[in-house]
Amino acid sequence: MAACGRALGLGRGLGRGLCSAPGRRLMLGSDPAVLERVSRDVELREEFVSPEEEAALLRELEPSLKRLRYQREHWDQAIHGYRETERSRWGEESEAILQRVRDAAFLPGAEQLSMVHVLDLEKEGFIRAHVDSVKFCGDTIAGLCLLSAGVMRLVSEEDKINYVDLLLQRRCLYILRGTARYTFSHQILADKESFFAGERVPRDRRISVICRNLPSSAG
Ligand SMILES: O=C(O)CCC(=O)C(=O)O
Repeated sequence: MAACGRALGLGRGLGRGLCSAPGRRLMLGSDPAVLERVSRDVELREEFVSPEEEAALLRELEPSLKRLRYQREHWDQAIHGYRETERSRWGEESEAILQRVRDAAFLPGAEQLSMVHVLDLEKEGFIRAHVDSVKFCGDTIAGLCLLSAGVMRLVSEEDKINYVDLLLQRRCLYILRGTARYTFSHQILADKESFFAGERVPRDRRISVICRNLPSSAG
């Protein structure tokens, strides 16, 4: 498990709300008020990396990932079917991509975790609802989605009937801040539950590359 830590929660919901992305529906909520509240703190950028940039990141990551075994279910783990690593040194091409992620997600001068978290979920893998540890991570989580689309569900910690679904397209960047990061848990749905607005979103092996900032009290 990465340094961000995870606190398990449960998430369930059935209703559907409004769209928040102009032209295209990328976020849906259990009701319009929840969607409005959460969408202020969520950014989704489709095609944030090009197919060539995705290939460059994968070329750099695959050799070290291949040395690791996928971890399977364990009673207290939030993630099933995954392997993960953290990396602080990147090749020139990847570093330039990650700098664009950081520039998109963080204010200039914001203190960031030097380690970038890389999470490789196998096709059958999924991430249960959890809130990243407030001890290790600050108010912003920025993740690049490589190799597969998926659905991220944010569930209110106060009332688990309230939720927002995010359609994470392959090569998108998502950014969770404030409310979306602290008062909603996040999860990546398993392939068999991977639907968005009633449409199937097939899940394949998926690699996320995640940058986080430090809690404001750190250092
Ligand atoms: O794979 C993702 O995009 C989310 C990862 C995640 O939930 C975590 O590392 O806490």
